[in-house]
Amino acid sequence: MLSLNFAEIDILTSLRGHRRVDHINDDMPINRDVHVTPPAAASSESLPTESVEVSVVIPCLNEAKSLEFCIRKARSAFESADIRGEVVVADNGSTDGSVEIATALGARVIQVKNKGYGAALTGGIAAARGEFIIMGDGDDSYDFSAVPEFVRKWREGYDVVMGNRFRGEIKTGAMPWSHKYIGNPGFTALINLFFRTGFGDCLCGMRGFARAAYDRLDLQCAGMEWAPEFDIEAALADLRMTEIPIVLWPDKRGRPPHLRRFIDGWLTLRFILSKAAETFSTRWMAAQKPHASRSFLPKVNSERTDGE
Ligand SMILES: Nc1nc2c(ncn2[C@@H]2O[C@H](COP(=O)(O)OP(=O)(O)OP(=O)(O)O)[C@@H](O)[C@H]2O)c(=O)[nH]1
Ligand SMILES: [Mg+2]
Repeated sequence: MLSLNFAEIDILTSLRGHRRVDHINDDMPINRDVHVTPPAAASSESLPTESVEVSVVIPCLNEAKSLEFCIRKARSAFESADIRGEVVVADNGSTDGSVEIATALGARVIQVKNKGYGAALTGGIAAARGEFIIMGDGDDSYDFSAVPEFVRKWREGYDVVMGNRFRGEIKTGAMPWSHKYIGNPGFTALINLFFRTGFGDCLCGMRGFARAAYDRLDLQCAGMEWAPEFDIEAALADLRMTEIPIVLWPDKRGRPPHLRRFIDGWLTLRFILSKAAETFSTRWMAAQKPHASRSFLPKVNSERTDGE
């Protein structure tokens, strides 16, 4: 189980102005209200905590080639749509300068010690201050210019706004054929078979959700299974959910993704099946209870036979 305990704050000097890194580790209690010094550069990150409306959370492990594009797109989306927003980079131990880039651009950098995609997201979301959170990869495959569309749906009253790459567009070279025709549609069908999420792209890495709704889900997965866990728990919690078409672009990393096709595929399959087994066996047991108690209780003989 992922234990997410927060927070120790370091204010370090960086190449330009202040470099602020929030550390999340195992041994400290969660404190989301901790106040940190804003970066020297005037930015939306200098908003007081109570006035942050939207947080963009970017899980990051060595994304120096692409992170700048992601942060800039998110920030200009905030400006163009007049959204009071912040960018939170949940760093998972990058050693390629991602942290310096994020800090120089005025993002809040959260150092998440627990490894894995889900762990990075959980840490970043815990530290995010917005009422609405939009997450997306740091490889520039998701376009944060779409932030206002997610926010619009949230303002219409939805708890979860899922991106759908299949209803939008998958640019040439953005997704391997095995993911496009087998992995993503297959996992989406499997999740919907058991849990009827209503999503057409269950493993999409760009999604928005209300903080209050997210807090009800109590997600535990530290790896790539975080995404299906989110879908399943959101469906079980009966959240108000919708999806919007989005575009997937080829990433800008120039190296293989962190995703391990077969291992992560297997872990995802195992997670969905075990979650289905757990959910349906619990329901079955609950449905059997009244009968069970009737059939297994010792028969009570109203006529006393012991002669007393
Ligand atoms: N897989 C993985 N991703 C991490 C981790 N820590 C942070 N990340 C970030 O999580 C995001 C998702 O990782 P990707 O490698 O893009 O995985 P993916 O999007 O499923 O795979 P592609 O579609 O092939 O890019 C990226 O921004 C990573 O930098 C980690 O430990 N594992
Ligand atoms: Mg990616």
